Amino acid sequence: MELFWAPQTRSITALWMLEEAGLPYSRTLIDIRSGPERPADFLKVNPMGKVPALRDGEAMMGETTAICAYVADKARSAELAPTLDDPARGRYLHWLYFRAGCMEAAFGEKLQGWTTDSTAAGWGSFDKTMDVVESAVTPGPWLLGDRFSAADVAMGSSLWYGLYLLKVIEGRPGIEAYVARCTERPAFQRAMAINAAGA
Ligand SMILES: N[C@@H](CCC(=O)N[C@@H](CS)C(=O)NCC(=O)O)C(=O)O
Repeated sequence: MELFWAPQTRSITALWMLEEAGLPYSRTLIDIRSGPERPADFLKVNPMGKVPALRDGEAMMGETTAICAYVADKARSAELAPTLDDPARGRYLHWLYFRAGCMEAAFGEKLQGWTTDSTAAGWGSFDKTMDVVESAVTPGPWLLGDRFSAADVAMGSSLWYGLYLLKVIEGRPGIEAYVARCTERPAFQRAMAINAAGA
């Protein structure tokens, strides 16, 4: 697998996921900060020109949560995804999609001061999204109880940068405790070391 990435971006999620999976992969740095030009080879993998993106032979994807789901299914022995016939697969998919469908928009609302109609907005509101997430992570240790999964990589990394990079999450001790559990994982720490070296 080849990961196209850039430091201090959503690539942290993909790096963490690949480090949890333990499968071999290579990394290709994409310079997203010096201008709009992107290598043609990379644009074939993600026509949006955004990172992270992953190529595995003929398989190509450019959405962070798709990378999490793909890698978890590929690394079966790492047990990062409930199997298709496991009822836990429902909640697992729920939280994977929640990152893309609710967290991203909730952060946008908070950072950019959007005024929204909470019935029409898919994420309700920033506060509603955070209330729901805090309830989900507070029993712990993970979103699926005792079982760590790719959904924790997707949600945990999003909450990490909501707390410490974007600084939009405040006064949420349950979320802070969950993120602390995430950051204790050796794979998270390896991903952060790669991120720091790339920066
Ligand atoms: N929907 C994408 C968003 C990816 C994204 O916005 N990546 C940013 C970095 S965090 C990027 O590549 N920005 C550079 C650009 O837009 O040119 C995902 O969730 O993976």
